Amino acid sequence: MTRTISAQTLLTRELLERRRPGYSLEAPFYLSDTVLQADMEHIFGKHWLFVAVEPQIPEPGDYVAIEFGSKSILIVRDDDMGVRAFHNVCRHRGSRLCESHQGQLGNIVCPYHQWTYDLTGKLIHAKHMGADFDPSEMGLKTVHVRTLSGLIFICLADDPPEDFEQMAAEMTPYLAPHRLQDCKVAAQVDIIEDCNWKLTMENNRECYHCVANHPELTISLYEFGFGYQPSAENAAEQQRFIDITNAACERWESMGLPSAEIERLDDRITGYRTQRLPIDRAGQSQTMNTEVASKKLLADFTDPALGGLSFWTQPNSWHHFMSDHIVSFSVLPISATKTLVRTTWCVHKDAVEGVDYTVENLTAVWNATNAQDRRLVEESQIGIATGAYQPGPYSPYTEGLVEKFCNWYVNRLNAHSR
Ligand code: 3BY
Ligand code: FES
Ligand code: FE
Repeated sequence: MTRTISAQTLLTRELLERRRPGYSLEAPFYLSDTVLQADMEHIFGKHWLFVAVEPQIPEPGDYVAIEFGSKSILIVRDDDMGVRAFHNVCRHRGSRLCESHQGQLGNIVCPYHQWTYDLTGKLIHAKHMGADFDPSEMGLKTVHVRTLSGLIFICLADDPPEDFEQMAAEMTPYLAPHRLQDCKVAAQVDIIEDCNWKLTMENNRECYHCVANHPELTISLYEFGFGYQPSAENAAEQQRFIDITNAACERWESMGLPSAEIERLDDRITGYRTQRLPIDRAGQSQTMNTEVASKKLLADFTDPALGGLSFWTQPNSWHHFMSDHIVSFSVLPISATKTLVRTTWCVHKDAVEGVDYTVENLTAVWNATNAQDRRLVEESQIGIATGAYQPGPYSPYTEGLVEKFCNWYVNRLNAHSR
């Protein structure tokens, strides 16, 4: 029997085979609709995606609708306080069920002919369907969902990668002490970037660009605080940063806060990295003056100087957990050249706006940084689209994690598009 190979498979295979390690990806990876289809099918269709935080759906009936590519997924808090995920598509004639991005539901009622589903996805009401109609076969299509210390991940595959559990086991001791489940969302901002999603992710994996472009972020972020490999050129400054980090980690570990780096970026299906990094100056939080943005600290913390516990996941998120707030970023492709970056700031659920914190102060650093990053990735997209772009070499000292992101991406596409 002859097996037909799709144009998608041919193009992506050819590009993957030509990939030159240590160099940025070829232009079609950022421009082509065919590659985007492969990304949607093999990357976003088969891996664990970070999509929301539990404080977005604190009560039974709360939901968020997550839209990316052509997908629409409902994340729902059920009556037993569990988190469920469904395709936002009616089993009758396919209408989208919820049009709003978030809200509150008793049951899920389709706006078209009012088929009604309960919060477990079971069809409980459909009139005029006759005696032969079996509602038990018409429940909503479920999507795999897992929570990790308040972070909500979904996987669209029938058989999701099992190594999520290994990540959860390793990450829970790092994340759980900040008690994201006991937080509330203080602010959420969506940005649509005119670029391919991989440019957004690659930009996040390096700080080569930080000193020249992020005046607000670099108030709190040490210059050598992110993914630097030792280089002779900066040996003294790097050593100073390592000494500061080691001393801080020893203090945090003695408080029961795991802090050592874990890196599983390109050798796992569910790739991730974590590290608790010191914060410069007052050492407390990613704010304009590096002091806490919320006076009501998270969990039972009494010490505001806990650094920033960063957690980066493949393919689509990063997070910074501090003593007073948690900021999470979810990256979702809309098309080959449009990407949603959703930033969510959480504070203790009892923190009072205007008394313990202001949204302006809480969001100032990352709103400014996101705007700067948006310009950087959009300019990259424009340059790449001119036709003059050819893959350039990554810095071995500052772009090692970009290379690892690309290695993971290429390996995962290779694993699935054969
Ligand atoms: O937020 C991050 O994960 C990092 C910090 C520096 C580069 N990137 C923005
Ligand atoms: Fe939903 Fe008809 S399409 S009830
Ligand atoms: Fe940046």
